[in-house]
Amino acid sequence: MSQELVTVANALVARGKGILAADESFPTIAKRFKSIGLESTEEYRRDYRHMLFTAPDFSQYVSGVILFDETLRQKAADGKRLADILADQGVIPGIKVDAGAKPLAGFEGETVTEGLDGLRGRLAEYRELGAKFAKWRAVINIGEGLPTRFALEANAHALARYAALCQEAGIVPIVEPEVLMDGNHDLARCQAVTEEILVLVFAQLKAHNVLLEGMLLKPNMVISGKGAADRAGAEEVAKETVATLKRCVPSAVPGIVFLSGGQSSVEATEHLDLMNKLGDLPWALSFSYGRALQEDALKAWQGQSGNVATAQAVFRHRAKMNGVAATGGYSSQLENAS
Ligand code: 5MM
Repeated sequence: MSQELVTVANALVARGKGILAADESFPTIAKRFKSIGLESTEEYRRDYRHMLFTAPDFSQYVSGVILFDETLRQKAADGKRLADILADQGVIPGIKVDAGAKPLAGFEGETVTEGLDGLRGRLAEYRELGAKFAKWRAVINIGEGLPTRFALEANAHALARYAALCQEAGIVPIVEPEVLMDGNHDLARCQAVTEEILVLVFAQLKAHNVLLEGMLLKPNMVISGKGAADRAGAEEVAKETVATLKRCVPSAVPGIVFLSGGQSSVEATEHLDLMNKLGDLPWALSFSYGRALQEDALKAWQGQSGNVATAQAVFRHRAKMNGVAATGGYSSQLENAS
């Protein structure tokens, strides 16, 4: 079982490949569709994800896709399961198993991610349905006096319990502690909070006997808050992110796959590329982007079947740029060439 975990974790960060996060919950996908004036119906959700999963050659750059419960069970119009469409192209299906970040009682402005109750049973079913990896996201908010140590500890503990349950079920856990970009804080504040949560998460993973070789970390980058007066440049983001990760993430972890967290598509690619250009990294550094991979394709699609080919080309381009960035080979020439 542990050999299988190690094999899958390494396959997810194969050179030049990363993960597509397409696990938007009902409220989130409704928000994304609203931005193109589309209602969130089961049929549109299916057709949108089908468009992404059948983009020609995207499997050259995408190793795995994180799915939402509905999508893992969903069939395309021709009756084929969406998860099988992925698996048949060598793309590994994954599943979001958390039940969302909910207000942490007694700690205003903070959340703890729920979903541990019954998780063992759900994981067994997800494995039957073909999921080989899973994702759980903790949300950390920076603000006046926030985050508290208590909220960080509660989230780190839940992440480790989830990871241990995944490995027991033969599923690779992606551990996602996300420090949000919302706010006016500077890069130094994001750095300090990111370091604090990562130290706590790895202490809890160790305490819960999680096999580091059979998991992946999905962190935020160390970046200025969206509303910061003087936002740090790309070189500094890359340097500080790698320095922080080197301090906190054991080299036994095979890969780190970033979330994009509200960065623009190109910004997320540039940051990933610069980090890989730094070299001398003990783990693979790649992507597990949601918005930064999908935003342009969603706009091109507009819910119209006539736009599918164009939207797929846009998505394939973004996937390729990030695949190249995961090797440190990205450039603006490449961005504008295809
Ligand atoms: C795709 O969005 C994921 C699901 O979010 P909700 O549970 O809130 O609907 C999200 O966890 C995502 O996987 C990560 O935040 C990374 O996505 P971004 O857009 O930040 O790269």
